Amino acid sequence: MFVDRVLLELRAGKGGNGVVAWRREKFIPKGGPCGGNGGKGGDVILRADVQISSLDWFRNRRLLHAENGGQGAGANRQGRNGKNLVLVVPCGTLVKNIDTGEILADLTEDGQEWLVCQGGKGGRGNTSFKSPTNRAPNTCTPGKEGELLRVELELKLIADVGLVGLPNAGKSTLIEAVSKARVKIAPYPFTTLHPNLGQLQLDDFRRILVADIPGIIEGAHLNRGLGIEFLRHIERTKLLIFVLDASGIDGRDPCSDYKVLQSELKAYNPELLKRPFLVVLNKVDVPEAEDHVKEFKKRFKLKRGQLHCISAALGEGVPALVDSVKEWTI
Ligand SMILES: Nc1nc2c(ncn2[C@@H]2O[C@H](COP(=O)(O)OP(=O)(O)OP(=O)(O)O)[C@@H](O)[C@H]2O)c(=O)[nH]1
Ligand SMILES: [Mg+2]
Repeated sequence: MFVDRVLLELRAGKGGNGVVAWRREKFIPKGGPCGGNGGKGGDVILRADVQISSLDWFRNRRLLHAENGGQGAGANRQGRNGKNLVLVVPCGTLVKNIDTGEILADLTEDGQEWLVCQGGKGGRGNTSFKSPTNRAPNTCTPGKEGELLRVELELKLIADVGLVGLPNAGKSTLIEAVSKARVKIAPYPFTTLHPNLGQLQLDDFRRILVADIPGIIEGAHLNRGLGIEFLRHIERTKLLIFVLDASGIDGRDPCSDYKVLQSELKAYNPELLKRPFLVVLNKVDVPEAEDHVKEFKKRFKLKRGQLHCISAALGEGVPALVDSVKEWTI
């Protein structure tokens, strides 16, 4: 199960109470106040980590809270501070306040932290009320409540390139051909059920992250197939690659597939269509592909270098595609 949206109630720790206590020792009459302050409640902190790839951990968790501060004690002992609760989330997690709809944070960098709920301050013990005019204060205060916040965490993968296509077009095969990602590939639709990330390593130690998302079909915006919710994972990419099956094996043709993808993307977010894109006609190793390729070239006039005819399975045309990807993402 791949979880990319969760609703949580986060609560910071309550501050510990201050106490009233008196110093009582042999030979020290009227020892004075010695009640310590309460400790601070723990904070709730979100931290982005590249090692984490989904919000799965939060799936069956609704309420999470940090530790409360300890109560103060006699002999001026301060209560223990509550431990912070550090929640680790994948890079690309958006934090939204459910009640106001406000976006609080966007954790994109590895190690980036965000303090969501501040722990309550500890109460004051009676020692802290001591003054020249009141040398024996008999008061203390309770600790403050920790902050409580209802948040939505939404993961939008951070990739440079997003692959979009109908089921079986060969998206997963392509991500395997260009990166070291090992993903599930099979000759039936909807093999990929959740987004995969692949890394394209360049000679100069840079890398390009490629996202493979589940196939999209006509009517996906009406929730057909797996829907278009997954498109959120390509929303932040610099470049889109439309992967089309040129072989017509599944009784489709790349021209109409291309139209379907464009209208589904538009239904999700019209901005996506303004993004730079490449078109890949895949499976050209199959003889039937030739006619489809010709037809496609006639109908859609794309810029030079924007259309690639490849065979992801055989690796044919893949290096040229990688070169184009480099050009477009740098
Ligand atoms: N002949 C041929 N078959 C290919 C090529 N690329 C992929 N295939 C086959 O097409 C089928 C689907 O490939 P996948 O990579 O799983 O397709 P997908 O687009 O990821 O599909 P979903 O995950 O279901 O959306 C598999 O049986 C692949 O072996 C190719 O270049 N030539
Ligand atoms: Mg797939």
